[in-house]
Amino acid sequence: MTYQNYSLKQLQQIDASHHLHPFTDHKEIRGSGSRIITRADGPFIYDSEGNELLDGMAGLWCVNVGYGREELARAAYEQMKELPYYNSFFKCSTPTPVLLTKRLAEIAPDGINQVFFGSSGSEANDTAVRLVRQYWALEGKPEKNRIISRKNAYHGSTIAGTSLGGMESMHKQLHGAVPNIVHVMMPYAYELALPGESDHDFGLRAAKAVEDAILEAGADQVAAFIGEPIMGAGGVKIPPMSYWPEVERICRKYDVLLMVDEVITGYGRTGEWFASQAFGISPDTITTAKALTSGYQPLSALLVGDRVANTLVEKGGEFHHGYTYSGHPVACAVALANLDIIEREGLVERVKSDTGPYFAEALRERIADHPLVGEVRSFGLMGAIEIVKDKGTKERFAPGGSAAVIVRDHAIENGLMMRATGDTMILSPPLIWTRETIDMACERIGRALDQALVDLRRA
Ligand code: PXG
Repeated sequence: MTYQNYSLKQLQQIDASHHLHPFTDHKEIRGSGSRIITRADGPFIYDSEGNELLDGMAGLWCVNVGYGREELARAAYEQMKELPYYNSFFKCSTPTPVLLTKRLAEIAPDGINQVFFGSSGSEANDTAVRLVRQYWALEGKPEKNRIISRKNAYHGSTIAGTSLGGMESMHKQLHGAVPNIVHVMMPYAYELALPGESDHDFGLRAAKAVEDAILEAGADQVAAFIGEPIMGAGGVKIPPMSYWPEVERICRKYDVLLMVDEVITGYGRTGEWFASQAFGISPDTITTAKALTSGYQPLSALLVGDRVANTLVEKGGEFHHGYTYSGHPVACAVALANLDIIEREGLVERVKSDTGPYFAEALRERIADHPLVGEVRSFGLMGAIEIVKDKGTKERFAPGGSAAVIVRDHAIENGLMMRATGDTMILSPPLIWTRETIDMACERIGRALDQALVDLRRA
């Protein structure tokens, strides 16, 4: 490949001169240079200096079947040869998105049978917002258009995605949010539970915040509630099991639609095809992307429940919305092949009955007692480690998450790619990880924590 004619230094210089990266301090990266990943295989990624890293983040929460899958490359190649692109507008279709909608309807929770395609999670959430507001307008209630979300939520980076999300740093740079979106507390017991409050009771209290927001606005003003079943970018925040069924009950009571964002949790990560199934809820819309193709192609699918879809179909006329790449034939071919792999290798079941429980136990038994660790938690194959100065009081090191960055840098030195968000360390590995891979990761995390402890005590 042509990049091999360039040295690492040259690639870094060109990167610094021309490439505006997502979520990056550009001045900083121009000083230090970016880490350039050049190839990957199975659970490993390799950088331009030849370092091998176990990829604890599955790319960016997406490469669920791991790297180097010829079958996916072949699916893309064959589809490109046959038909690289045709649109899904103007009464046209191509075969692969058609087959993918059927496949998705089969694995989706009951009552969800329609699919709208885009290329990213952000796009799918834009579609979802337009769709639920249009739904209420078609039902004769155009004023029922408010959407309730949560603080610290992540729903993408477009203007609608940022507005739905609850990240303060992103809102500060928004300069005009989409109107009528409000944010309530997140269900994060480690920081927000009251002294002595049980997990169960905390979950109900966090759900009550949704009810309070509905009552404050008036139910006739509220279109929908949206949430990630487990908050991902916000720090793998796993709600108590009492939370989601109670949120669903409240939504039904006030006739508010339930939208879940499964861009991270979809396609097996939690040990079910969808986390909605793990939490026992039946949403009206489910946003999915990422692992739908294991990141081998950009593709999102908004799964739309019968109630919303039927109104759109029966009363809607033309829905003036869509993207050039809605139903892209190559991306959909790769998605079909990817779902084949997940199914054939039994990856969803393996997470549920083998690697998920083993991962939880490994974190609990080998990581939780470390002096830097305030809490470990996991669900399926997504996990978090809270870095604290004092385990008892939960006191953090300096604000801004600098301690977790030190742990992360040591993890990378020890051959494990993981993410730090605030003072939370995150793992979201490919679903092909085995018990042995989990052992390897825990050993590397242990070493990174020990080295970080030395640094932090010295500081
Ligand atoms: N919803 C959720 C729940 C997500 O996690 C999106 C929507 C947006 O998807 P696109 O494809 O538009 O990026 C996401 C994306 C991080 C990080 O720092 C997480 C995401 C994206 C970038 C960084 O963990 N998730």
